[in-house]
Amino acid sequence: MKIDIKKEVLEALEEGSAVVALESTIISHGMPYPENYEMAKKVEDLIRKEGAVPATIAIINGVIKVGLEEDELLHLARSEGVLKVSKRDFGYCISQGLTGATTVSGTMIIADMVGIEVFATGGIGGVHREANTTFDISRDLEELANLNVAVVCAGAKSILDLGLTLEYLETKGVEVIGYKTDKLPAFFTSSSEFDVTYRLDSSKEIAKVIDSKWRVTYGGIVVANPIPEEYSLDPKLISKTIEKAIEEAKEQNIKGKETTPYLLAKIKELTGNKSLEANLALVYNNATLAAKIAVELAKMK
Ligand code: PSU
Ligand code: MN
Repeated sequence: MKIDIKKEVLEALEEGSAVVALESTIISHGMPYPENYEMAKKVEDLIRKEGAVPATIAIINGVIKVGLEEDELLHLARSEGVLKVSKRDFGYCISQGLTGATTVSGTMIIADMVGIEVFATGGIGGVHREANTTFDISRDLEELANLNVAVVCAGAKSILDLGLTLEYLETKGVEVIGYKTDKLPAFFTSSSEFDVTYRLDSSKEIAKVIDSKWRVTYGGIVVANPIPEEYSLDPKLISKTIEKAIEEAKEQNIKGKETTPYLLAKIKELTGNKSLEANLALVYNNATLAAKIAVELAKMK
């Protein structure tokens, strides 16, 4: 399979220096234009500032790309005819020569193929509320179970069932490391009622966990980084909003891969853009921490 790796990413990988993978679904399907385009560029800048190389991953006209040019980011941000690509969509997207934005699961697959160990995103997918009847469990959890990539996120999106998501991760052997927190962050809010597996307070200690785990066994690691307090939304307000959004999704008969983008857009509408501001803030926060962890990991090698 041909993978087009941008020169600076390839060089960093060859010399074992820090690289951070970034997903593209968050660009094409997670946020509106033009905020998504600004976000896509700013996360790359933040990662560079910490001394790591950003590698945004997507499929452009049927070719897997690791590290994108600005015009490619812009195309993904405009999202015209861009597929949402998780594991099951690769074959179709590539063989048809289409453009696809990779989800956490899709991005992890490519990151693992090219040897990128740290990945920054907003929030991972997980077990949806009422999954007992809908069977809607994100593919993200399977890739976390199987691939050696550490995913830095603001916890799981609170549109999900956080308790069931944690149980699922436990079954699959995926630890959730809370960065400076004992409680699982819930994306738009900095905390939840659920405990993380372990709490660590430095990027160096997190890098050591990653390295030690992979000496013994394989699989992903979730690094849960709370949204900065000043951007954290009111838990009561956000939980009401989410319930309303889920109700509307049901009425509209939204299913499968449409669910997450629909809910995110609906929540943005219902909060008058507040959720978008929070989403941007937490993504930036995650990019910086991911880069710090990648730098520490590179030092250890
Ligand atoms: N986090 C965000 N915005 C997003 C997503 C995560 O802040 O849009 C995307 C990720 O790409 C994640 C996907 O993998 O939502 C999960 O979709 P699903 O529930 O269909 O698996
Ligand atoms: Mn799903």
